[in-house]
Amino acid sequence: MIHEYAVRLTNVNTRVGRLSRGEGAIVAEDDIRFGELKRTCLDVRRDIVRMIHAGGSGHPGGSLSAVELLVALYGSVMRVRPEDPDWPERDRLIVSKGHASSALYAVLARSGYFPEGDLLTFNSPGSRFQKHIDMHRVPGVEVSSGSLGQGLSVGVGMALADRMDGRARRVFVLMSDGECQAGQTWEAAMAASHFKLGGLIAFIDHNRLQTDGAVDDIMSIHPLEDKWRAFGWDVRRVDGHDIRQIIDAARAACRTGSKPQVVVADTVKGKGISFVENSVAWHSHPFNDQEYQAAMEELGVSSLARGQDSHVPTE
Ligand SMILES: Cc1ncc(C[n+]2csc(CCOP(=O)(O)OP(=O)(O)O)c2C)c(N)n1
Ligand SMILES: [Mg+2]
Repeated sequence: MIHEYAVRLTNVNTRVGRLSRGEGAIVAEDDIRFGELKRTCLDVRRDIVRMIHAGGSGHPGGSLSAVELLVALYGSVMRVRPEDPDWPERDRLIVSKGHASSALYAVLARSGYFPEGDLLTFNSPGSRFQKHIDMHRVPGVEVSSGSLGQGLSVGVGMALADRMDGRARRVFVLMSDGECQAGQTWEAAMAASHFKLGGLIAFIDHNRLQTDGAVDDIMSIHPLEDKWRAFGWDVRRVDGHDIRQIIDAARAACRTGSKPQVVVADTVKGKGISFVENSVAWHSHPFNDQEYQAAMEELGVSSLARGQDSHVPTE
């Protein structure tokens, strides 16, 4: 199932590999097609720019920083069935940083949950694809989010419920570094280790920026790894734009027993577009027509393709 799913995500026909779920192995080595996942990341970045341009509003910075994390999780780690979003045995991902909605919608669309063409309704009145994510309207979304600092608590509740129900599925949480300033995050972290929630795996999009400036300047969260360890978590650190590192860390996190797992992913806010990268101003910012053109060119979409592209949202 995972293999089928990864194939759909990357829009290619590939050979059928062997799926191994023993001892936390998620998918056979030769099924992990890093090049294809990287191309999917590029497609997703284009989708994000299109959506925010079309919708006239959105959060480019924190959406672009999370692309590899989302593509790696949906493409090669999580057990899900896009054609059956409510499959009871599925793994769940809580996107706690709900303003990264455009990235999540694009990855869900490219995974087969809904047509990619629908994405261009982003932020329109009546569209299900609003700037913050709605679990009641978007297939594949597990938890509505946008109010920061709550996702890890929801993850703790889900993992406890799974234990009570005797289910072996995993709960993933995608958080921001800014959320590590929230007291609720640390209450949840303490509860997770107290209740030995080994199936709870958090990823922190460590892009070092928040709305008003650098996380370090607003309120430092360091030493971040030591803090999580002190709260009883296993900690891994990866380059959050390196698909292989992300998948390796996720696999290792899935193999452990009773300790909750966190992966600190070093990322660049706005990754992939030079004038958006590392820019506080582009945390929440629309693309005007000129910026849209410049961004798409940096993402390898030519003027001709771009003209067609406004009607055909896939490459
Ligand atoms: C509880 C709450 N307070 C304030 C906001 C407004 N807000 C939106 S994004 C953001 C912070 C963005 O920085 P970070 O959390 O690090 O996210 P990322 O850098 O990944 O975009 C804030 C404060 C919010 N969404 N929720
Ligand atoms: Mg941040």
